[in-house]
Amino acid sequence: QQSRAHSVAVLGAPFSRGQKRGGVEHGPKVIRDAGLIERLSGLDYSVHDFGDLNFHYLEKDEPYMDVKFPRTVGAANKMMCGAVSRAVGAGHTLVMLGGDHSLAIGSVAGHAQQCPDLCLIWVDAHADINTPMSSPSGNLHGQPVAFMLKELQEKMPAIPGFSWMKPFLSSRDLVYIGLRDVDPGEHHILKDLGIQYFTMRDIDRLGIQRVMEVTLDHLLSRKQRPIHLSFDVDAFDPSLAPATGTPVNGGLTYREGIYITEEIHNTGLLSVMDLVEVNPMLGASPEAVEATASLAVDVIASCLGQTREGARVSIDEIPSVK
Ligand code: Z70
Ligand code: MN
Ligand code: MN
Ligand code: MN
Repeated sequence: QQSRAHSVAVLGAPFSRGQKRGGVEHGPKVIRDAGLIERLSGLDYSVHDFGDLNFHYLEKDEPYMDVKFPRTVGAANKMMCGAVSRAVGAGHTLVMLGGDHSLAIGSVAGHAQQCPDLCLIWVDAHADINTPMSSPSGNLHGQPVAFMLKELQEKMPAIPGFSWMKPFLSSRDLVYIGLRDVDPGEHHILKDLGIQYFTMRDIDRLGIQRVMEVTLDHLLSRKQRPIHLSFDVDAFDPSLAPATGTPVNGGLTYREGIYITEEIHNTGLLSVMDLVEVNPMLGASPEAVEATASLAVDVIASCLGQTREGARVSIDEIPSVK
């Protein structure tokens, strides 16, 4: 179990060039405005808010094949990689606030620089494992996992902006939870590499308790190692998380989402987490945006030890009558 004195660093990543819809760059602001720092401080962490990274959107960044904004996304991820590596190296548990999911390339890469034996849990409606050749959209937020995997190296062209990185993750060190919108090329890759994944149908069949048991067994049974959690808010049902770019019906319930994060916290091995794809410009109302941001805060707090059982804060005895 992680100790209370542990320090948590929060890093904002206001970035949207991994996909076409504006607004996701305001994710970090609305998640902070929903009270993130206060909630984490209330869990007795020493919280270091590292502020937001300052990304540069290149003026001239022509598509490469079909891939949109390759140099801008590559440079942003190089910056992200350095920032995450430094924070983990300094001993912080890191929370990265997106921004779109292309940023996970740099986040997981930076984490892997410090912790080469990390494992990755990807909670998402989407598999985000298209290669530039299989991608139906050309959007890099649908491709981050393909950049990470050693097994896909031969299928990846040299994309401008990404020469700073090499694939670093084995497909057996990755588990997906929540899938329900997987492209044909992605499905082929999942099957071909034998990746462990749980679709929403699998959650319906097995229940979330069994899904987490198999997930953690798959990743940790041979040895204990650091966990990277990459949580796309669109894993939740759109009724709970409407303010996101690609809502897909039939997503996680609140209770399933929080059970996932409680189980990850209970391993004591969470090292870095991403919370991405909150887009305040896509909520139908201010309430819809607030609900999505507040859900993001609940997910992060739960990852860091907020429990439904209570019994968090140190109270030694029942207060006596004076
Ligand atoms: C599709 C693609 C995606 C998020 C959409 C969609 C990917 N598979 N990811 N929204 N968060 O374009 O590759
Ligand atoms: Mn998604
Ligand atoms: Mn995603
Ligand atoms: Mn704890």
